[in-house]
Amino acid sequence: MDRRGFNRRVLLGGAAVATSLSLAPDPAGAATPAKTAPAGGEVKRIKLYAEKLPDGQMGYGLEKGKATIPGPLIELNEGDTLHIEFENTMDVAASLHVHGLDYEISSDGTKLNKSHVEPGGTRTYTWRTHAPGRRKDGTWRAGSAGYWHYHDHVVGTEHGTGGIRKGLYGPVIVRRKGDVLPDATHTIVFNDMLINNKPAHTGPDFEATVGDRVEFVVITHGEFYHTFHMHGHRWADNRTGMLTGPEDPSQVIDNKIVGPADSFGFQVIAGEGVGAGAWMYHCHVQSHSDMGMVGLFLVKKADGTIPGYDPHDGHTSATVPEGEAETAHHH
Ligand SMILES: [Cu+2]
Repeated sequence: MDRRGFNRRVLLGGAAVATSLSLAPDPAGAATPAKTAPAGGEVKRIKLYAEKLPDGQMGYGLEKGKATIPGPLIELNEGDTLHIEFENTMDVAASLHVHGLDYEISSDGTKLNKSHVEPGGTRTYTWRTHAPGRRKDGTWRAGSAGYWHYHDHVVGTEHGTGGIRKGLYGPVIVRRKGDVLPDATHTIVFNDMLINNKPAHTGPDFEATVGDRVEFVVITHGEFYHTFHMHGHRWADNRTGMLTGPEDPSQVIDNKIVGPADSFGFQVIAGEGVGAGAWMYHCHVQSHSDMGMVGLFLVKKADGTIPGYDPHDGHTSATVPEGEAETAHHH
């Protein structure tokens, strides 16, 4: 090509970049390509403990004495296998039962097939995942990718009703190769009339800075249906919560009905198009929000301030609860 044509192309390219940057609320974030999940296929091992907490509740933890409600985030990529050495440190039988993943009946986590764990006992549960693909009969088999969860199936009743009520539940994310990875992940569990088993009207609250890519896993347990709503942020009602492009027909929503044992997840760019603020999330069943099923998505400016927000004014402290800090991760 001649020199003139080359220069023209460079100039046009430069102009296009400048335009997109000026429209973006967070130029730094927009200029950084999103990180994506690798292909799976690894064999992973963790230890998981079921413990009684000092306040009488129950939790799962990766280390002794560090159980949280919800339990730790377990993240896999399609094709991974996870062996979980599960130790029940409590004085009642307990188990680990997962939704959405592949496991043999010996990893079901129910008394029906003796895959529970007696007090003081240990058992290895094995979860497998797979990528999507075509079956020999030509039909399409879904992959394991999704926002799933695990819970006890033994404490209280043969369905784990007592264990779930007391806090024995946690999130599982299975990612597909190429899925966009977030800067941090937070788990929100509507359990009966509480969020993450915290007292009503006490959050939990989650912190971010404008431009952060924040992922939420939303799970419901207990007796009621709820409608999860977040202020100022929207997501797509599909597997990832993100549109794949301009032709993706998924509905974009900011409110979703969830019933017991449902789970979904999504990612938002904190404050995108709306800025910093103490953005509420809550159950939108009116009596439920009035009874305290509400928390804050605290989106800070780069200087750390949140316009119009006084932590001592009515709601809760701005501190991220310990259990949630554990699920935050940076790639
Ligand atoms: Cu509700």
